[in-house]
Amino acid sequence: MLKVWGRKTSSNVQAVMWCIAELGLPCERVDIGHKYGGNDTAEFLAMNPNGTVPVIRDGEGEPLWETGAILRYLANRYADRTFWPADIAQRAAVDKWAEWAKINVAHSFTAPLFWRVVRTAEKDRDYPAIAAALSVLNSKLAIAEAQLNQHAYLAGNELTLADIQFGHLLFRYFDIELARTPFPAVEAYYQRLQLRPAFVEHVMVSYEDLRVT
Ligand SMILES: N[C@@H](CCC(=O)N[C@@H](CS)C(=O)NCC(=O)O)C(=O)O
Repeated sequence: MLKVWGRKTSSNVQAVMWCIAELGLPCERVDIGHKYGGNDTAEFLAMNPNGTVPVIRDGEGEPLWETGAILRYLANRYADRTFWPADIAQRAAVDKWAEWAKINVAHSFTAPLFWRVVRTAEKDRDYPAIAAALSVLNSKLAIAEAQLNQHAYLAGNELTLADIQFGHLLFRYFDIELARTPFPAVEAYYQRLQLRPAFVEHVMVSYEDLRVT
């Protein structure tokens, strides 16, 4: 049985939980981090010296942290061959987009935009910095738009691990107060993801607990 440590308001926990649910795996999740604390105890730091969530353990296996590594572990161990191809070159083609989403889109969205808008009181918001960060994010979303104009999912016509790394960011992206540029293919993709019960349950989670007013 999989055990996941991490609050459901963490975007990285959301990616892991969405992946677990798409793979149909049973799991137990424990609320850790932010208002729950528990990530600075000796016991938790022995599992993850970074003190961050998510952390997972598969049965009696070694604790794993870093969302990208966790997702690849789950895919290697449990996924079917459309979600995570067996062929090394085809797998790398999916992984390329997963890594791209983590390094480019998540890093251009979470701290530069989500934190500046939701985790910063309105009176303290740095609107020029938000506008500059949005322009960086838009350059990444334009790349996703071109991909999604070619096929239904980020790395092809089926849901893959790349969609977990990219798609889990979109609920917050489309929900927060932001002067969004229209990206019709990304929007249509986000609508498609919302047809997936696992996405709705694990990604479309209120972030009001995180809001600073
Ligand atoms: N690079 C790590 C980052 C993990 C991370 O920063 N997690 C955040 C939540 S998304 C965290 O633990 N924040 C502290 C807390 O929740 O108390 C990963 O991808 O898993």
